[in-house]
Amino acid sequence: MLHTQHLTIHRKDYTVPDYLIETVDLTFDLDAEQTQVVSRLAIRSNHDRSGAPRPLVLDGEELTLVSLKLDGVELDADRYQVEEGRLSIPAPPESFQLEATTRISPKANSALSGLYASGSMLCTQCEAEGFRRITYFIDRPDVMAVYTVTLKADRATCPVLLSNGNLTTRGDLPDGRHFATWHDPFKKPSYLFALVAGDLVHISDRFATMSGRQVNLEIYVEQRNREKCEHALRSLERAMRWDEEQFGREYDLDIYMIVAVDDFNMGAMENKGLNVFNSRYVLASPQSATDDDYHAIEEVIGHEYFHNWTGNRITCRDWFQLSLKEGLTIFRDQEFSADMQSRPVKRIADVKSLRSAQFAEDAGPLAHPVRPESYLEINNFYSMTVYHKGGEVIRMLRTLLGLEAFRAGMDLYFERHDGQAVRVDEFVQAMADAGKRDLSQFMRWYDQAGTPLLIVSDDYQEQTGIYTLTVVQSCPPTPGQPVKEPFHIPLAMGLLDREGHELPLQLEGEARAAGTSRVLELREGSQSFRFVGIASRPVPSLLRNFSAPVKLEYPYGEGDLALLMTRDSDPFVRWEAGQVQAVQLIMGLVADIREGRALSVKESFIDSFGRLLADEKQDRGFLAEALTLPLESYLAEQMEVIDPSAIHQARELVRDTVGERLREPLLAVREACAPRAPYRPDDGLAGCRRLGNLCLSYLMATGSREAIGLSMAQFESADNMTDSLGALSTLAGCACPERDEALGAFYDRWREDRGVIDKWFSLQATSRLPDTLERVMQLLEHPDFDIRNPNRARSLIGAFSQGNQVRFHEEGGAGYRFLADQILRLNSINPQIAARMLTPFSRWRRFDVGRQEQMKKELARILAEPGLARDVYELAAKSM
Ligand code: 7ML
Ligand code: ZN
Repeated sequence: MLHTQHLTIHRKDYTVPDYLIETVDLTFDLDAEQTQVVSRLAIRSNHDRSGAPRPLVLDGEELTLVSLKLDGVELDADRYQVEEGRLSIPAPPESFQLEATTRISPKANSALSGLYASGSMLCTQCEAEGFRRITYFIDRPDVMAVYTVTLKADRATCPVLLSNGNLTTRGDLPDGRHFATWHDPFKKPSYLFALVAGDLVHISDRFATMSGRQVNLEIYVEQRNREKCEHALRSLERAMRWDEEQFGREYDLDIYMIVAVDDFNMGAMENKGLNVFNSRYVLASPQSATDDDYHAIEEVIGHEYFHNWTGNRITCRDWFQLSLKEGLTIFRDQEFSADMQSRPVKRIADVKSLRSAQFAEDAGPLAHPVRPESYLEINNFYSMTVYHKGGEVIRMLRTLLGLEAFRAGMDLYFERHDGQAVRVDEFVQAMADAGKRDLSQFMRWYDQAGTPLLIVSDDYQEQTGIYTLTVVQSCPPTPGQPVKEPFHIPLAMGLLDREGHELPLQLEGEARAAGTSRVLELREGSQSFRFVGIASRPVPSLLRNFSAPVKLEYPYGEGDLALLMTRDSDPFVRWEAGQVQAVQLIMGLVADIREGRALSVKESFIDSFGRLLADEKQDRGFLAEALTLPLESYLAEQMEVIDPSAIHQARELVRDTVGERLREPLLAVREACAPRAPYRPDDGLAGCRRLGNLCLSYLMATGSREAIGLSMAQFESADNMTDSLGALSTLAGCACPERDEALGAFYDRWREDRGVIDKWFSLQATSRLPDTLERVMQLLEHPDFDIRNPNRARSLIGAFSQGNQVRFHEEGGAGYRFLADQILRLNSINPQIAARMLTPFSRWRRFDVGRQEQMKKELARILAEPGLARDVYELAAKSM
């Protein structure tokens, strides 16, 4: 049972707000130590006034109230109440102006929610409930208002003053201060409010929208980062064009600003006209950013831009609907990235992250539906499930409806709900109406947690030429949901004959075949599909393009997998067939290790690996994905009781064997991938670099002097961060003298660059060498370690506990004690970050009894902490 001091919020308890706020007029007297906020709100009642007036309840946290006026008259102390968390006025008029003056302290705000200081600048983060830490307000997304904001600050230290919308006036004030007034003509919820003040420079460009309007694009950074914004600006332009071309959506203000901030809890924030970004998703230079960094920047820039329509123009009625904007916007940014880069490689990367993180969430005590039923702290629901499973749900709708009807559904959604705060239901209804389909069963994807399992079997009758596929679906129980109803699942598939030809797919009763790839719709617990005209027993190609976020079992033989891997038309299925082979091999070795049997890697695996490696026709990026072994975390998911050290040992044995046995082809492919010209991030060779670095990592798995020499040579000669880090990460995992030499040189070269030093911390935290925890503890004392900076905390503590399964779960529980200590430190500094660090502890049930006890002990120690933040309390209590 959850503690009563924390109040659970239930979706079913939603009621419309008692009062609405039409206009908001804010004046900030900015100062890092103490900022004064004057708020003038035009408020009117939103309920029937024939009975008694209802109290006006405003949210407010960590505020010092200086004065409160109603229609210009100071309110006597007996006309209102201030408690922790709110201010109430028992009987206000039907329509009135409320003026509240409050004081806040940005510098003391280490939670980085509300108004806070980052370096020398002041900035805000309001989603989900940070606005109440700035001023008293009805802080919920269905209260939408027009904002006018005046910022006053010292001209010398804060020459730049930004807020949402358009700049209306600016000028000087006495005492070296100045002001700027911004007006945002679009009604918005409070979570989209933002301000930034500081000594910033910007780069800019003009963008002509599809209707010919000119928009000013501006990216603001600290002076020293001026040269690192180009890629972000070009990414923004690409995103704007893409949304026009793919969805017919045009930008709506005359100015679009992005500010990069070093201290930021999340990736970025879509505040109307004024995005605030974690600087890691803005700043890039060819020397200091990897290919992955470049891609991530493009994706996050796209994500925040796409929110302008999916989130801002149409927002969420309440926070249970979070996936309405986040699932949809994730889907949009994934499609944008797929169009900008390699579609198959992008899809594979997305599936990998879904499977290793979201499937694990769905299988544990923190499992929740895409649309949760209840929460204590909404910040804890910015989860893989709400975001990424939510994105898969949108993708399934597109698969079920087809491209055209899906686009029509999007248009209908925008047409019906522009300017509103709505529910997931409204979105799905627009899709149902546009596609003329009944999606009531489909809604279960929003309401039922857990990853469905599809068990597929088949039967072939030679005499009749009928091939029958039978699919049985089930879904395991999750907290509060012991029994599940069947889902409506699109299962994309094809059939291959023994030569690998794709067969025409004609179901019994159909007049003709409908292509060689089709979508079967599952709606029942068990369903059979009878294909006619099949001349010989086929191999089924299932879940093409990962058409649904499910687990699928089919008894593939080795020959079947080899056929799919080399011949299937669907790149995801080709990749998956290789992964299934690797999983089978590694899990076989895990069993051998646990039972003390002799270990050897099957010849057939090395052969097929070698054949793939030699396939020059394959796209380099795709090939790199196909030759990458499943993550240790994904392998862990395949085990009843996770044995982290056996998984690591088995996977390393395969890597070592590949490196040993395929030394020559690995060297040759790496050589063929070697740079021929100076690095450019957009040279189209990211896949090549990835493959080259993968080859190096296999060679380094053997620990040979030859490989170490190659790594050092690459480290010393690389002209780009991808190759530098590719080499350094292999050295960080190598028990050789070159390890410290290279790490030291890297630090000296990059000590002034925060983003790169984050990588330097992570690399050491994810080293699989046995002394890693010891090193991580030493790094806590490093002068550059700062637990108050979220990126830095994640780069060391997060990287070790979430990216180094074998060392974190090392016998003895030292990793667990370390993590709990850091969570307790973070609890009083930044509860959101503290809560996110709890994830590994939520998985305790999956381990052996010894580890279970140790993890539970740490959870109990966390729960016993006096003054535990609600964020941390909720996850720790639910994990127990
Ligand atoms: C996801 C975000 C948040 C939290 C950004 C904060 C956001 C809420 C915000 C994908 C790409 C970039 C960022 C995020 C992310 C967790 C993840 N509204 O825009 O969703
Ligand atoms: Zn988002």
